[in-house]
Amino acid sequence: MESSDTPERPVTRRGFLRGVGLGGLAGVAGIGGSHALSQGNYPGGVGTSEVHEDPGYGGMHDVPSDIGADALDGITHPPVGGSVGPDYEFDVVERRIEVGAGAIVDAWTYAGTVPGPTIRATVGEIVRIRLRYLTDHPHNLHLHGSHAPTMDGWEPIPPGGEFVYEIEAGPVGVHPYHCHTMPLAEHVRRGLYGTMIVDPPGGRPHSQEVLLLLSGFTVDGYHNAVVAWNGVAGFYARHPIKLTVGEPVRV
Ligand SMILES: [Cu+2]
Repeated sequence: MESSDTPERPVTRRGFLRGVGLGGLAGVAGIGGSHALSQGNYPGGVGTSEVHEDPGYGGMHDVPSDIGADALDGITHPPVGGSVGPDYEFDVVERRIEVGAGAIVDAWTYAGTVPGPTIRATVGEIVRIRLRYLTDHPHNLHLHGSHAPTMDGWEPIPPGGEFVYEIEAGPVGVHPYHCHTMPLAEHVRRGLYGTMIVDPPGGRPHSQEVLLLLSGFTVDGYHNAVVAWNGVAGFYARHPIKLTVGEPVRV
């Protein structure tokens, strides 16, 4: 888990990713995995992403060769309910990521990864998410569920800005979150989305848990050139999810 070629995916907790950003290459390498080709700011508009190996309709991209078996652990297995605090800190960064072998995407990310870190809280808990926008474009954070209109993430936050979203978690369920800056289709398709899990009082019954979020990555702005579970095409074909036989699984 600690070696440089099998980096961890982010774990969402207080202070996590502090200091990761445009000046923090080491930090980015630590969160984004070795499939980060480079980092920095990239121009908007379609056509900046590349797919060098098009497997054709119905085809599959192989997993990038330099991604370790545990690279997606932080997304595949959500944080255990009750184990994370109410405060999150994400840097919003624009960076190139390899979403499949030969498929390079100029992504816009929460905390350097697509999907972004999983947020988890108990219903009624006050959750604060501090975002720092280390980007060339305005972005924001739109949480589903119920909360005050001022925390709804419709107001774009300018590059270099910072904002703390504070909500009371609810209702119980699994909710997407995403950037709501216009044009919405571009801000979402470039990778600004993730999952928030809201648990009932007292938590959920004990179970193994797996989170799967399906992404479509495009190079022409309309068609999905690469489809990937948890952001890396072909990953689970190479690295199947390990579960304990005889124990329940919540997906
Ligand atoms: Cu955005």
